Amino acid sequence: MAVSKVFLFVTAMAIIFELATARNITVGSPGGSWDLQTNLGAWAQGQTFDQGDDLVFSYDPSQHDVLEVNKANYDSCTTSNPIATHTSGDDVIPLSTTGMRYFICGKPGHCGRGMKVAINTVASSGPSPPGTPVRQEPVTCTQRWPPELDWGWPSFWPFKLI
Ligand SMILES: [Cu+2]
Repeated sequence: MAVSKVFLFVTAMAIIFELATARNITVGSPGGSWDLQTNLGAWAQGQTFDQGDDLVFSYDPSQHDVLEVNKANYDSCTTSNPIATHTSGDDVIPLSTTGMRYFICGKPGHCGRGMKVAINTVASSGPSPPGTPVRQEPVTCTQRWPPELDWGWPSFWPFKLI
């Protein structure tokens, strides 16, 4: 009994740890964005993308979009036949697998003017450095069951006899 409780606790802590280390990484931030001004290549160089993180493209959808493409189309800024197209202006892309992924803006001329970013996702490297925003799931308490084990009047009884 005691052993299984310890096991449950360790498992729960491992799950909480995993949730706490998954990050939302907004492209270009801080100080930039998914736009024509930000040096996205330099931005990506300064980042580590861990498996399990979410990549967020936040932009004005009337100005830009996001196309995920293969390397050849990334290099040549070819917007036809993308792997995926995102147009919401607040696109969340889970980095669920390791390896390279390529994103360009599909608006005419934007990729050629530098609106492109290559993301190298690596296997999760453990805890985030201090100050890194973390995505935390709300913790819910489960009700104890059975709720009343002690002898005596149930709590819903309207009056006490003694
Ligand atoms: Cu654009």
